[in-house]
Order: sequence, then C-alpha cells, then structure tokens
Amino acid sequence: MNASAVANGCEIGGMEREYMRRHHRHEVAENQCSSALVKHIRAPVPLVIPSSRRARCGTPVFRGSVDVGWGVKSVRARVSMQMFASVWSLVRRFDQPQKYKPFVSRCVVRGNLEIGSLREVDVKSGLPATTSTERLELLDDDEHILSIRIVGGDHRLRNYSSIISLHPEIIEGRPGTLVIESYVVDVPEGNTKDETCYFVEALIKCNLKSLADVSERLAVQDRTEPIDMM
Ligand code: A8S
Repeated sequence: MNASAVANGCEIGGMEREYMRRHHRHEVAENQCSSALVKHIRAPVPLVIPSSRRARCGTPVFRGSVDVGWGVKSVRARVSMQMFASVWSLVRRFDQPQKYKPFVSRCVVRGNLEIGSLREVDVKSGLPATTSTERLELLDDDEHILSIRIVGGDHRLRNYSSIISLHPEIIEGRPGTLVIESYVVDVPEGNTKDETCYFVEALIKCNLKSLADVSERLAVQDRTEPIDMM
C-alpha cells in the first residue's frame, strides 16, 4: 500500500505491517491519498462467532464454532452461549454505525444486509456534510474485516474506500484488540494531499477512540456478568 501509517504516536511494528500487507491493499491513483491508523483496545475481538439464533430473552445466542478470545478457534462444540460484547460485534453492524461512530445521527439500510447493500447515513450538524451513501464491499466474520465504499452524499470525499480489520492481542494479560483502519480517497480540487489526509484521519481517530470507549465499557460489564452456557 502506498500509504503512510499513523499509530497515535506509537511505532508501527512488524505484526501491524504484516496485517496491513495482507488485508489493507489499496490501489492509489496519482490524485488520491491513502493512509492507515492503528488503535489498541482493551476488549476482545469476539468471544463467539455470530449466528442468527436468538435466546428467549432476546439476547443473541450462538451454536457452533467458538473463538476463545485469543484467536484460537479450535473449540468446536454444539454450545449456545450469550453473545459477549466485543469489538467485532460493534464493527460488523454495517446497518448501525451510530453504535460507535460519534458523527452519525441516523442510518437506514434498505433490503437485506449483504455485499452490495447500501446505507444512507445522516451526519450530525456542524460537519461539512449532511448525508453519505455507503456500499458494503466486504464483511468477513472469520477474519474480522469490514470494507465499505462511499458512493454518494453531499460531501467532498469522492471515491472513498476503507478497510477495517481486527486482530486479537493480549494487553496486560487480558484479551485485547488491535484495530487497523485504512482508506483511499480522491484529493478534492483546491486541496492538497496533506490537507485531505489530515481531515480524514481526524474523523477516523474520533471513530476509533469512540470504538475503544464503547467496547471497553461493554467488556467491563461482561466481566462482571457470568457466561450463560446451556
Ligand atoms: C467513516 C469515515 C469517514 C466519514 C466521513 C471519513 C463523513 O461521514 C463525515 C464527514 C464528512 O465530511 C464526510 O468511516 C462523511 O465514518 C463524518 C459524511 C462521509
């Protein structure tokens, strides 16, 4: 990827570089800018792999392959358990970006959620835009990767495309998540590459900070409530 990588002041290590090489490839044209941001979150990627089953109480439950939280998916058993709040459970909701994105006021998806689905996102006042139309490009529940492309809206981010990937890591002895988000976008006429990167990175940093706050709060709640195994 022809991109600089920003890590909130942290060095980007070999692991991050390898994940970027594998999952964050963008074609970057001459009139475009691209970069990647990294965030470490003190909450697990997922504890279980989602299925559509629902418990009596309305809490999502799962039957099938269990990810024990350190990227180990060897525990295959017919179990049902309450879904643990996790970073992936927030990121994968293409239909509900407002769960963690602080600038989103409303989001509507028409039809089924599938690759190619479009979401109409309304953003809060005070920003240089009011709406954005975004297409789901990739949703990988095994590798924990979501990719979207912006296809419309009254803003200046033309041909914006982003990839967010989650990777399990241990932070101070507990399951944590390394988040990498990369993007490519056209540099609007009248702006420089640096200005465009600065603007987009500021928005992504806010999203990642909020993703960390929400998932860390949920992870603390999970630790205080027992697993509901059946
Ligand atoms: C995202 C990333 C970005 C969102 C941008 C960069 C946007 O929603 C906002 C302001 C704009 O000017 C453009 O993953 C747009 O949310 C907050 C409306 C697209």
